[in-house]
Amino acid sequence: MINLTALAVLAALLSQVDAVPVYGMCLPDDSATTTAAPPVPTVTGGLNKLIQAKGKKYFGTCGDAGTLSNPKNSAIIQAEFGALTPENSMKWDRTESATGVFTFSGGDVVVNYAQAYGKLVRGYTLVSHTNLPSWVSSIGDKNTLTTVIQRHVTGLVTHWKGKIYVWDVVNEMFNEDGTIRSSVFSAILGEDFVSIAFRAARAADPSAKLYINDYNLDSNNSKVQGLVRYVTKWKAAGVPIDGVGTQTHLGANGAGGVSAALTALAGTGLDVAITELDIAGASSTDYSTVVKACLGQAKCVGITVWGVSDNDSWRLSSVPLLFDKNYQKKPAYYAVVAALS
Ligand code: 9MR
Repeated sequence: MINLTALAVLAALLSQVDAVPVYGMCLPDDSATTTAAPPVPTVTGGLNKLIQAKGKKYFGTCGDAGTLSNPKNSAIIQAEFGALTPENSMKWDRTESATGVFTFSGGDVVVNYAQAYGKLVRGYTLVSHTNLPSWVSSIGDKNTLTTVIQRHVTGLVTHWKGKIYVWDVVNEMFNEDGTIRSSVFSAILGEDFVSIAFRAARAADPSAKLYINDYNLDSNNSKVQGLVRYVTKWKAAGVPIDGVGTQTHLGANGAGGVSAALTALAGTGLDVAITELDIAGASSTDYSTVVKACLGQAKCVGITVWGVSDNDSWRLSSVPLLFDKNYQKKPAYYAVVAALS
């Protein structure tokens, strides 16, 4: 008869230790005479474990089939990060390039990888003015566009139902002055496209958290104020928004306003996440400032860096990430560790 309680306790204990050396369980006979200490289990988990020890949910990064299949990159993701955002593979032009024809293979790679290695997934992104096929941008009537948004959102969210922690439902919908950006969505549906997208996402996977995401929300500026005003209004109207993502693509010395921005965004009462962090030059001070800003804001649930190595960054010439082009830890990595310790 198997003692289930003992098994559960053993499983719980093992779950505290990420890497129990296998050789420790199968010692050669003559080892019994040595007095050497048993091998110390290496507790790994890297940045993710450190940020979780501070009460946050994850420290994540982005990836897709190409970067995830790079062994050096993958080893770092397994050791350091707890969440993955598909960098491009779930965007509209990749998932529904022709009307009603869905392609999930690129996103499946990310979701399957995350499941294999125990990472959360930030689904990204359902409705955005970029990476939009022309068959969507040329739609001219409300009914068609409503149905198209609903079908796209429902298609993706249903396909990955139960496997996505957060969906960035609407991405980059604001102008710098806090007004709503001109796009096919706003031109045809006004601000109603937001509610249409969020309600469809909620209906398709009620357990996924739903975020609105934008860039240049790095100081308490007009864009932040506009977003906060709109989101507060939509929330009061019952639109199912759970959180605000701030991309946080920063220039050198650009981290000073992040704390104030997080505070302003948290003023919505929603969760807040740093979703695409990279910083030109990757100075230790800048990274430390951003990490401390999240730690100092109770509503900040986690940080995602937009890539692992400078080699794979969309702005590689700015060397903005925590690992250099040879996948080695940079001073900024150690600054993040220090800020989290
Ligand atoms: O990192 C992404 C890059 O590989 C793509 O070529 C680019 C265009 O699709 O998008 C990049 O990611 C962007 C994200 O989707 C939105 N915020 C800014 C990111 C960097 O451009």
